[in-house]
Amino acid sequence: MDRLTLRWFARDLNTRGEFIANTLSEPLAEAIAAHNDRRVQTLIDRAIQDERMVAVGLCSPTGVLMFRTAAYPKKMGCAEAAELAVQPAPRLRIEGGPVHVGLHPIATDTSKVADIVLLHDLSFVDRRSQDTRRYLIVLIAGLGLAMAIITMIVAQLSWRGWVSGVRAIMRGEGLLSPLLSPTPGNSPPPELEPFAADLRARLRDLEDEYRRAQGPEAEWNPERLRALLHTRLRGDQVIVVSNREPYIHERQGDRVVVKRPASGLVTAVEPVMRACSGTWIAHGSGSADRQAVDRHDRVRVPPGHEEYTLRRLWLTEVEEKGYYYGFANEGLWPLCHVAHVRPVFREADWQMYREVNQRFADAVVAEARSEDPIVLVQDYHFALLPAMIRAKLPRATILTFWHIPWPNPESFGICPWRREILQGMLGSTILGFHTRYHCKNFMETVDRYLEARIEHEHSTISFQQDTTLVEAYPISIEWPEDDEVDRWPSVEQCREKLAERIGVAPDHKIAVGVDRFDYTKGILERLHAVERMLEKYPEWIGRFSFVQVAAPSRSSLEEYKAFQDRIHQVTDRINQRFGHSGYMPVHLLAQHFPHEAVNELYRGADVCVVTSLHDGMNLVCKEFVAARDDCQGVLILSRFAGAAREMPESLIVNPYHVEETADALQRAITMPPAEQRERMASLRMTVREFNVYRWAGRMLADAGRTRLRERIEARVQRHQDDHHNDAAPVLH
Ligand code: GDG
Repeated sequence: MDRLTLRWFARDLNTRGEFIANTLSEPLAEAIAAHNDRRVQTLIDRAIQDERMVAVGLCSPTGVLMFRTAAYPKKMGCAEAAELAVQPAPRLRIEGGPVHVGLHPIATDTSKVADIVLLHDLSFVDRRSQDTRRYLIVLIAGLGLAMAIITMIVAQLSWRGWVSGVRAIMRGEGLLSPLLSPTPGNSPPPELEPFAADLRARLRDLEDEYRRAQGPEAEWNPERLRALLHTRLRGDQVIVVSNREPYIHERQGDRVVVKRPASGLVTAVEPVMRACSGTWIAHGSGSADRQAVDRHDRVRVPPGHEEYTLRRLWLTEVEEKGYYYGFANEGLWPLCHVAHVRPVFREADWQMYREVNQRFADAVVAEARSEDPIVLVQDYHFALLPAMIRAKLPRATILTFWHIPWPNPESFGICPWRREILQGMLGSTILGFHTRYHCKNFMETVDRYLEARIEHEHSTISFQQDTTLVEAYPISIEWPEDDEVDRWPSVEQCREKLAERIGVAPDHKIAVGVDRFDYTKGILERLHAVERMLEKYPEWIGRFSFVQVAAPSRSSLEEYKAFQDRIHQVTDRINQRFGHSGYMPVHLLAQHFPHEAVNELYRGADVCVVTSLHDGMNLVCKEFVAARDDCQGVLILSRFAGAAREMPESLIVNPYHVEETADALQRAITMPPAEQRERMASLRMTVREFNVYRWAGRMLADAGRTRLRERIEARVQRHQDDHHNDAAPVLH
């Protein structure tokens, strides 16, 4: 029995004792006064008939035990009893068990006559305390059980929600839809909402990362393109015509070296040609080109692999000057780019352009092994070629791809031979541009200057006997194979090499630009942005450099010479303004670099800057993205490049707005790695899926459809003719 319970009951028993003492006071006082001992004994014996009373003793006022009942302990005198009774928990253990000791006076109205000692049984307290304890244990256990059951029910309900949510994700129904989607009557509990939102966002990230890692569902690659050529095009001959050749043999001392030109067109078309093993007809411009060809002016390329035939066509200086430099590059190039350089149109150049187009058309006819080859005509150098080929090979499938922008009708209208150019182009079966916007401009131009039927719904133009499909095919690059990537030097090595090349510490921030040295590429605007950036954020002076590779291009033209001189001057000015010994903010490398060196530059840089004033597509930005398998590096991209439509994760700028480009540069060099990764991973997914095989594949698939339709129409026509012949009356 614990002390607390004992005290609690002691108070109760004292009250009870007082009550008994009061009840017995009068008869006992009378019996003691009458010296009636028998009566006294009877009275105290009767008192123990109460079941809780164990024993009673009666003490004289002088403390002598006068009477006692049978169970009263012999050893306990009145003094001991008095001493025990005043304690807070007066307890005594006797033979029958524990008892409570109480001492109460027996008095008449005038004086005290004795003290009565009452020994109450305490074993019932033990019993009751044990009962209480048992009851409490049962109560607590019951409560615990009830709480556990309630908790389990609640947990079960929420767990079921989570489980069904996760199962929904696994079934691909979206994220936590049953539990968390805010459908009426099924919205998540408000306290779970933030948690659910976090979980949903995280799961979405994981889903995105998974999709990125998976790559496109049906990837376009050389095998798929080859398969398409053999099935849909039944292995028919493919002929490519371009001005620039894919491999140039150059004499260097007494050695012959093979070079790949800096050309977006070559970058894109070459892998397609390797996949379809056709014939590529191009101007042989290298100093050792004649040495390399056979007597039919053909050479198998790529050197050492020999996957397709390069047929070279020789142009005289006069022809090249008039057709290439003159009409194509001083006339059509500025006309289509609208980059504030005046187009120059000379009658003599136009004549030469027509003659050279005719020479290429003749070469196509000579190379054709059937009357219906597939001819891929490349770019603005050959606007007249499609109609010229069509005149000689009416059943050929002619796919013309215009690699540069097409301006609006007003801008194009300044060309004196606009009708001839449009008519020449409409000899094509399919006419491709990079963007829908360029297609729209072209159709509006035809509408303005020719009598043609335009069907906007099918995107076709019918002119005279022929119908041309005008379609957007955004060009791209070949996505590098894994084994090629494995051979690349690491990003760290590229970085060190680049830092070493320009003599800076490895933690120096470096932005690069890689272009043909052309006024449309926005190199001047880029330099102004670098200058403004250093002016506005001087903390970067000495810690940031810009490296511009400018591959020589069309340098014999006055416009280009003046432009290139200007770039050199501005570079010098910026270097004088912000440079100091051992530090140059701008490195202008006006030379042609090998392909591997360009790739190393992309991999070693922090930022790639593409600020074209107008560009059909631009492949440099796609090459940069393909080179960054570390998912780092920031792309700054002009909104006037066709690529801007496909690559919104880059920092899109208006290159004419120097302030905006300068801020983009600053933002790029301070961008946290996590953000770089997020943007770059997304860009890589796009470029990998929308690769050059897809570009060629879509165009060739459209060609396949057209050819099939033409064959069916021809058969139908034959049946009709046969029917007419059979039905016609025979005249004798
Ligand atoms: C036209 C359209 C369209 C540059 N310097 C070097 C070098 N390059 C390579 C680049 C890239 C190519 O040249 C340039 O391609 P772009 O697409 O940027 O530009 P354009 O030559 O103007 O091409 C253009 C393209 O056709 C395709 O349709 O995108 O809009 O103007 O591949 O890497 N390559 C090497 N050394 C250099 O110094 N090896």
